[in-house]
Amino acid sequence: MNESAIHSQRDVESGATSITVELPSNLKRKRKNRTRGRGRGKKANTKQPETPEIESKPESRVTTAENENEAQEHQQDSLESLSLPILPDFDFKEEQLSWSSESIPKRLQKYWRQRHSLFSRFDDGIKLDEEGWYSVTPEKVAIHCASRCKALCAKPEYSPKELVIIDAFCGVGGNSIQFALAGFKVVSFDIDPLKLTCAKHNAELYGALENITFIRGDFLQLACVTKGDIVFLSPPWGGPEYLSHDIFDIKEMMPIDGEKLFHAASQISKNIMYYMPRNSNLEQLTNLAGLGNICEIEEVYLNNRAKVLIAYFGSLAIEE
Ligand code: MGP
Ligand code: SAH
Repeated sequence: MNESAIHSQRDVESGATSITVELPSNLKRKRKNRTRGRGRGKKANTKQPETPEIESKPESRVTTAENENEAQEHQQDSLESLSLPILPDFDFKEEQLSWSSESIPKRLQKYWRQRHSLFSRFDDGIKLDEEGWYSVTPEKVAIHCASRCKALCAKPEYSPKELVIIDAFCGVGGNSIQFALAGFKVVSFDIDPLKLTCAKHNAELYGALENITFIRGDFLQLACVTKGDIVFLSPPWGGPEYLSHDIFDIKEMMPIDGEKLFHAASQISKNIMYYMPRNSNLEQLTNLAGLGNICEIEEVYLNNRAKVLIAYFGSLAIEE
């Protein structure tokens, strides 16, 4: 069990934040007091950020300024040697990816109503498939994720290096687009060619294509040949039914074992951002940090409603 965790709340509309430092046992207690299941958590009173009194060791960098070029070449070589399709080559059917108020099925109408919150440029012709509708990271949350990475760049040990973000499950591109617009180089994986087709199209709409390399493949298999400075993990949670569980077991309830996934990502970097259900088992999440390391768990609110949990590891865990 790790020694401590930072628990924070962030409203991505107003920017309001509250931060507390807690032991895992307190996190467990807090869990019991939170709105559960399908209930809609209301934002707690927020206060000004406090500097948590935590001793932290700066993480050693994955790639140093000296070996950066070598590392990037190595990544290219490693991925190319696998003969992976770097760009999607899937011949999709237009009607699967473009929607209107007439064509949207009843089960997706809740997401349709949120379309401009998912993508502010939705009306310019955003494409997404059914899984994309319920999985995409809302734009303001994606902007927030990118800003946390920016905070990392400001740390002396990472500046002025051009950081590479690995978006391990890019879906229709919600996060990749905002990482790229924030100026990062992004390597975006997805196993589904349809998602990559959408992501590439959407990135083009946002003028973000230039900074993104799309790779079709299974991230779990490719992690060992991938290089980067930050890994963003937003895996499939098994559909919108994730809220039917009181506590979401990150090891047992996702299509991909959440602990195994974290360890695969750790091969690339200690700087991991884990985008998880708001009913996730907090103890499981904090324990991923390992003995003596800090993890920050942030409850993210949008329009006064709890949306997701984001767990930060490595140097991402302490925002300055
Ligand atoms: P939600 O609970 O399905 O929607 O997803 P919402 O609007 O909060 O519904 P409400 O009725 O509970 O208010 C909340 C957020 O979780 C979405 O905006 C997605 O970003 C994210 N999300 C949902 N699912 C099912 C997944 C998933 O499988 N994978 C990932 N990476 N994100 C998901
Ligand atoms: N953050 C994304 C949503 C990710 S949803 C966005 O904003 O759009 C999860 C994605 O993981 C889905 O697109 C799914 O196709 C992909 N996926 C599932 N298993 C995978 C694997 N083993 N490797 C890479 N991608 C995978």
